[in-house]
Parts: sequence; structure tokens; C-alpha cells
Amino acid sequence: MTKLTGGQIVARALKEYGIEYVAGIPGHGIWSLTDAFLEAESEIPFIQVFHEQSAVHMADGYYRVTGKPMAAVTSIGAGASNTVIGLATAYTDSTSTIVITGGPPTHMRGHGLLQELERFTPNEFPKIAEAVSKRNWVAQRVDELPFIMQRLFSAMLTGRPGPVHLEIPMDVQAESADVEIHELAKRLPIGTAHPDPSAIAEAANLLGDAVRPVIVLGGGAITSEASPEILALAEKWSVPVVTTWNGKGAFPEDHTLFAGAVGQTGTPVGNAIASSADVVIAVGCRFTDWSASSYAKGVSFSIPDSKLIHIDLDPQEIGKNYPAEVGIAADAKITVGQIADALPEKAPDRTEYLHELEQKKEEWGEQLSQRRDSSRFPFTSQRPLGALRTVLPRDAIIVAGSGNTQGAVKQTFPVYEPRTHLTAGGFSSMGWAVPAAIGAKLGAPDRPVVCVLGDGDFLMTAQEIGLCVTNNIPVVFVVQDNSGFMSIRGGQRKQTGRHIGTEFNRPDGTPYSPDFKALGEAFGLRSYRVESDDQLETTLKEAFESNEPTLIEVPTDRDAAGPWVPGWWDFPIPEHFDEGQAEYREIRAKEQHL
Ligand SMILES: Cc1ncc(C[n+]2csc(CCOP(=O)(O)OP(=O)(O)O)c2C)c(N)n1
Ligand SMILES: [Mg+2]
Repeated sequence: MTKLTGGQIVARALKEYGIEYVAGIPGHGIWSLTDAFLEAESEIPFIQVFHEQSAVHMADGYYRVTGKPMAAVTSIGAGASNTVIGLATAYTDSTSTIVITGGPPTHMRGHGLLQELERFTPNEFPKIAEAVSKRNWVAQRVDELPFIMQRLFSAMLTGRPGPVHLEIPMDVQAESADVEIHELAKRLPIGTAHPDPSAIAEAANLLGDAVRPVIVLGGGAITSEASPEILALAEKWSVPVVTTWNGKGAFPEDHTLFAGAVGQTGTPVGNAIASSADVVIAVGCRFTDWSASSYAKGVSFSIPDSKLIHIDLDPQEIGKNYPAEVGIAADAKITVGQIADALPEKAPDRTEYLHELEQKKEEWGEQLSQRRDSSRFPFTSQRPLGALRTVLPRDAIIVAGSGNTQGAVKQTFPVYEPRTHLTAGGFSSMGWAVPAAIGAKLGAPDRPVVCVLGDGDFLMTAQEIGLCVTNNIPVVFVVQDNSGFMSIRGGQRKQTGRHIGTEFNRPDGTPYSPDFKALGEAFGLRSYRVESDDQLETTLKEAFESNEPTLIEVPTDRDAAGPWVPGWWDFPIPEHFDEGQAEYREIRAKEQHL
């Protein structure tokens, strides 16, 4: 037993349980905890950010690259409230991060002290955090903190990953007790959930008879490290593979069996193959409206009549959006391996199916090249991505912002390894990419990390580029400047034929952009503005060779189209707009989720 303060207990547990970095902003509500990071037994590098949202996004990016959690720490009230979008993004995409916030002292609760939310019930922040975390604690006593810390790690490291939140009242951080940090290994199960043998037999049977099977990979395929087993299954049984946003990277995109992305901004090939399959094997994929084209039959999927083998660690995902012929609530890596083993040795002849796939890919390649290889200036959304792919090694990490770049990266920038493509897919939070890329580089210091994002997304957390200088983290930021939220303007025009609040303009109506190169310089980054098409590759090369924090502004045509939209997305059109109404109603009538 050792006499430790609450702050010391939490800091020691974080260190003993393997946390390598803590990010955050100290305030009076968390001083007793942050102070403990100065002591040898609980010393953890502290990365001081400029906005608490970024601390959580940074931990999220770090997790997506390493599979290991990192912690974010904030003060009480205002600082804590700034973490909500970070938690929500991590929760939606199932990434494990720890958020620790200070809270009002237990003897002060409800008195409306500085930064306390209390007008409905005393100390209300934990209620807000509840909705955006996998599990959530408010410590009541200092001597329960060792228990809380092992429960917190248990929640993050078992089952479906997700962010956890702990609030520690200021008095609980400061008081001490005789305690021991619990041994984590004795609080965690060995291994993971294996599939039911009868489910494997059924899946192998169904797949055994399939004529046009397809594998759909979601983020869970990456989380469970299932890529080698997926590759073996696809090759053994000649099954084409499509990926969702978060599944991108789970399968090498230069493989003959790779069909493309699926969904609204998937590819025509991915959607054609997935929607015409007779058997769909979904791995760690929850079938979001985005990946499933709002469930309109025949666009991205046709389930039914396609028969679904659905593998997910979370049983609640089985049957949520599509009925499953075989639902398997188990670890994806083990399950896919067992299904492959259960199939006969001799693969069926799929010459015709694979020939069709190859032809469709050729056509798509030609279509893609029109925007990717275009020399128009200002650039298309795709041209810088084509250039980046030629400059970067296979294992480089790309972090995509919201807006046009997110879909354009999915379609235009092939990746070959898991954890090399990061996107805040499910919550699509603007402001996520900059700090997530910094977290990614912390997790993979020896590999190039590029963050490609729009001007709008960048301006939500642009200040964090300063962290690359204060902590010597050489991320390259490629900012696509098109003076506005152009993806949203595109959507507005499609919906109602007009637009509002999406162009950045001066009072006289001319486009407005801050000087991003100057902004990069102001923060101490190596900075460029690409002034012509022929400067693009050389600038990118120079940036990566310098191995310094770098910002590259790429002027992007406001009217250059974003990604192609081969799928569909259900956004209701106001009834007084006739145009598009009939088409909207017609496709909506094909939705299969109800
Ligand atoms: C926090 C947040 N607010 C609003 C949105 C809705 N939204 C999605 S993309 C986008 C515009 C993105 O603009 P920019 O980053 O410049 O990319 P562009 O569309 O111009 O390529 C908006 C407002 C969002 N995803 N996240
Ligand atoms: Mg923009």
C-alpha cells in the first residue's frame, strides 16, 4: 500500500497501464492530476494543445494508427465541455480514447461555483458526456480510484472499442489514501470472442454455393487486425472486396480482387459489384446510410435478395439495418479465418465475374483520370491526391478532412495497408483532421503523415499546427483552398437550386480566403502556396524530404466538382421545390431498412 493523492493514483495507473502521451489544457479544476505527471513514478509526456477538442481528436488519431489508447485531460466545465465533439467522433467510429475532466469539489456541488453547470441538477457535465462515451464515471472517493481505473481500461480494451470518460472532483484529486494500483492483466480476459461453430458451418455453406459473392470491409476489420485472413479468404474463394469509409486500408487497393469503395461517394465499380452480389459477407461494418446509399435497393446493396453473412463483435449491429442470413457476433479475424478453413480446397471458376470486375475497373480508371490528371489551375479536388500518391511510399498515412477531400481521397488515393487511411467517417467532424493527423504522427513517427483537408475544415482547428512546432511533429498539411464549404454548396444546389452560407465572400461578392501560406509561416511552419500545375510534385517532394512541419496551400477551383457520387443519399427535398421531388420519392420508395 502507498499513500497517494487521487491525482497521483490516476497518473500512476495511466503510466502502469501503458499510456505514452497525455494531451490537454490544465485549469484549476485538474491541477492535482496534471501535477502528478511531473513525478518519476507517473511521468508521462504532456502535450499542451490550444483547444480541448483537439486533445481528444489527437488521441483518436493516435488510436487509429496504433490500436493503443491515449489520454486527454481537461479542467472543469468549459474545458470539459470542449471535448464533446471529440468524444462523439470517437464513439461513432468506435475508437478507444480516455477523457479525464476535473469536476466541482464534492462539498461544493450545486452552489453554482465557477464553471459548474447546475441549474437543473448539481454538476451536470457528466450527463452530457454520458451520451458520447462508451462508459462514464464520476469518482466519489479517492480510495475507489484504483478500481475505477481498471474498469475504465477494461471498458476500452474489451468488446467493441469506444471512448471512456472519467470526472474527478477537485477534492478527490487532492485527498490521499493508502492504495495499490490494480494489476491490469488480472482484470482482463484472455483472447477474444470466438464464433459459434454452427454459424461457421452455415456461413461456409452459403458462401460455398455463391456465384457472385462480395466481401464488405468496415472499420471493424481494421480494429480486429483481420487483413491477412481477409486476403486469404478472398484469394482462396476468388471473392471481390469492397470497403466502406473506415474500412479503407483493410485490403490492398492494387489487388485484382479489390472492387472499390461502396456507398454514396463510393465508386461505380464498388456499388455495381456489391449491389449485384448473391452473397454479401460483411466484416466489422454497420451499414451506415452513407455506405449503403440510404438502403435504396440496387444502389449499393440489394439485401434481400442478396443473402447476408454479417460478422460483428457487437451483437447489436446484427440485423440492425439489414436482415442477416447468418449473423455472427464474434471477433472478425478469427471468424474470417475459420470460414476460409471450412471452404473446400478447390475454388469455383469465376472467370466471367472477375472479367466483368476488371472491365468495370478499367472504365472507372478512365473516368477518374479526367479529374486526377487534369492540369487545370486552380486544381481539381483530385489532382493533388494523384500527385501525393506518386510522391509517398506505400506505408505513408493519409488523414482526410470533411467535405470534398474526404470523398475524393476515398476514390482517388489508393492505400495498401491497414491504418494508413484515417477519416472521421461516421461523425465526419470538421476540425478533426488537423489534430488527428498530429496524433497519427505521434503514433507512427517514422512514416510520412499527410493531412489533406479543405479550407473550411482547416479553419476549425488551424491553430493546432503550432503543436507541430512546439513538439517537433513533422506533419504535412495540404489545404485545398476553394474559398468556402463547397461540398455543402454542391448539396444545396442539388436540393433547392440555390445556396446560402457556404461561400466565403467579401462584401462586394468576390471570393475571400485568408492567406494560408502566411498563416503557416506565422505559426512557424515551412509554408508554400502552389502557384501552378508544374510546381505541385516538386513542392510535395520538397516538403516530405525536409521532414519538417509543413503547410502547403493548394488553390482549388470553386467550381471543380468534388468526388463522383455514384451512390445515393436520402436528404429530403422541401416539398415546394418540384425539381428533383419525383426522383427523390422514387428512390426513397426503394429503401429497405424499415
Ligand atoms: C463540425 C461540422 N460542422 C458542419 C459540418 C457539415 N459540413 C460537412 S463538409 C462541410 C464543408 C467543408 O468545407 P471545406 O473543408 O472547405 O471542404 P470543401 O467542401 O470546400 O471541399 C460542412 C460545413 C461538419 N461535417 N462538421
Ligand atoms: Mg472549402
